[in-house]
Amino acid sequence: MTGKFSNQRVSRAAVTGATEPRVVPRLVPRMADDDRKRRNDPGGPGTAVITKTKPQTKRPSMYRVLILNDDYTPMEFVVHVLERFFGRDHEAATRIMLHVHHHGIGECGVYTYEVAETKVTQVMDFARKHQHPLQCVMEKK
Ligand code: TYC
Repeated sequence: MTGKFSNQRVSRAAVTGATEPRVVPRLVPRMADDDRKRRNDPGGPGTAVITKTKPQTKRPSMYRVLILNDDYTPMEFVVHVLERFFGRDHEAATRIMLHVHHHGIGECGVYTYEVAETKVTQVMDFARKHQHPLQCVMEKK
C-alpha cells in the first residue's frame, strides 16, 4: 500500500505502527446541510430560482393637478389660488392663469397621489366657499 512500487504490499500500519483507523483529512471545506441540499436542485433541470438583483425601493406614481377655464371665475382669484395652494410667485401664477384662460386647461403642479388629492380638495372647497365655478382635477402622468 504505502510502498514505493506496486509489488511492495506492505500495510501502512506495518510501517507506521498505527493501531487506530486512519483519519483522512478533508481537502474540501464541508458545506452546511442547507447548501448541500440546494446543490441537488430538487425541481430538476432549469428550475433554479433567480436571485433578486434590483433594490426593493419603488418610485411613486406622479399626478398632475390641473385647473380648467371658465367664463366667470375672476382672473385675480385664480392667481391667488395658484399662489396660495401651489406655492407659485405672482409672476408664475399669472402666467399659468393666462395659459388656462387661453388654452382651456393648465398644470398647477405635479405631486404624489395623496398630495395631489389634497390640493384638488383644497381648491374646490375654496372656490365653492367664494361661489366661483373654478374646476380642479388630477390625472396620472
Ligand atoms: N376665463 C376667466 C375670466 O376671463 C379667467 C380664468 C382663468 C378662469 C383660469 C378659470 O382656471 C381659470 N375671468
